[in-house]
Amino acid sequence: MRTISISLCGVCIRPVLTFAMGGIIRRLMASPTSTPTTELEKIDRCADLPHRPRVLLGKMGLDGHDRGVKLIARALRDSGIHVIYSGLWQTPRSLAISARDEDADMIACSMMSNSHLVLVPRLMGELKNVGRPDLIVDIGGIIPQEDIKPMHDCGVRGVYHTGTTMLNIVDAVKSATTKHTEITNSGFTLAELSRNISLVEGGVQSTGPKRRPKKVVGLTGSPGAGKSTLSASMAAECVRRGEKMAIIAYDPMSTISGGALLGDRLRVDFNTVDENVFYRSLARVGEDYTSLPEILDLVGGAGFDNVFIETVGAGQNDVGIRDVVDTTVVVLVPGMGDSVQMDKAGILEIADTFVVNKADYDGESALVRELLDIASGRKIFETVATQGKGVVELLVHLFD
Ligand code: B12
Repeated sequence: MRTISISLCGVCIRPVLTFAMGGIIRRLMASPTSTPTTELEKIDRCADLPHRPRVLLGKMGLDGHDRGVKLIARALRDSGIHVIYSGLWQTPRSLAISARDEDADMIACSMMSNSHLVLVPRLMGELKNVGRPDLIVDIGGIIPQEDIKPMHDCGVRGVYHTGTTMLNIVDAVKSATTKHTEITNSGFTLAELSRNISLVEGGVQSTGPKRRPKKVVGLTGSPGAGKSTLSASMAAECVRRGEKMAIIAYDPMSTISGGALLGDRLRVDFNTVDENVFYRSLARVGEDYTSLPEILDLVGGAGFDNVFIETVGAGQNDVGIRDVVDTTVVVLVPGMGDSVQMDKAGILEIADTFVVNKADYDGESALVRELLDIASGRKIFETVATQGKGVVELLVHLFD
């Protein structure tokens, strides 16, 4: 390595520069597979707040730059924040619906494609249209200096540039997190429902209208079995039939930081289903459904008859969902076990219906054969949720 020798006030600082440059060069040459994408230490930075912050990370329009937003998502999660990511290509309306239904404390909008002057004012308008004009919006990305004022003028709270540190962004989310108060007589049922769910999650009894929905279906199975894609596909089918659907989706919460990445709602295309699907993501360590019966009553009280509950992604013994739902669907995929697994007590016992998803994968017919041996008359459906195959039959079986 080249070293530089400079004398400063008679003192040779060559060793210092050699050390410093070594560090810079090591950083520049760091292998993408050996360096972490976020160097923020995993700790709970939110323990002093009235509730766990919930932030919706938004990407509107045709902007495909998602690298920044993914880094931000991990840094926020590792600081104890619950991060909801609704995916690329959102419209101002779909983002507003997501923020309201998730009862986000703040929308963090990443704008890299020079469309902020058009899309951000529309987002502010849509927040009014869906009943949450008070929701805090911060934006970041490529925002020219002269556009900062128009952004503030249309209601944006903070505008962040490309050099913003992750800790600055954590602080922005923390400062948006204030105590939940009830939303009443707003004229917006779903804004009220969403807040009532937050209150119940926080251990406060809600005064919202309550009625048990007609049918509550629990979807469980191993992580990666396709539960989210399956429920999204069935919800879309429901809307095509002119009906509504509610989905409550549980995702894992870190035992170290308390943070969570709630990414399942991106399977639902809210640009198409609009307000006909109510989707709420919740984070959990393990299986804790204490608040779920009251949440279900609130969902029913808001006019939803059909509800899916998606579990975190169960192991053999995660069977608690059965006690809270009307019917339990266990989703399996080919290649995840053998006949001995099938005979083990636990999750297969609680199934009222089996779904073999990813039915286009190798080993599908072997799995169905093994399931038939233990099913004792319980129905087995074969689906390819990503293509909508088998979804209508399953939906009819579950809800008609
Ligand atoms: C990497 C990159 C790409 C990658 C994207 C990969 C990916 N999956 O994201 C690829 C090569 C695919 C790409 C493509 C294009 N790119 Co490009 N790209 C970049 C580049 C070099 C870096 C972006 C990046 O990842 N930065 C690192 C992340 C961590 O930072 P960040 O996203 O800025 O986020 C930080 C802050 O902005 C802030 N922040 C961001 N959002 C938010 C939100 C909130 C609420 C807060 C608090 C903070 C915050 O915090 C983050 C951390 O500090 C920039 C130039 C630059 N230096 O910014 C151009 C740039 C964004 N690209 C640009 C363009 C034009 C394009 C293309 C249109 C090029 C083309 N003709 O095809 C396409 C469009 C692709 C698409 N579908 O949208 C332009 C945009 C110009 C503009 N807006 O006026 C830029 C600025 C380059 C330039 N100088 O011209 N690009």
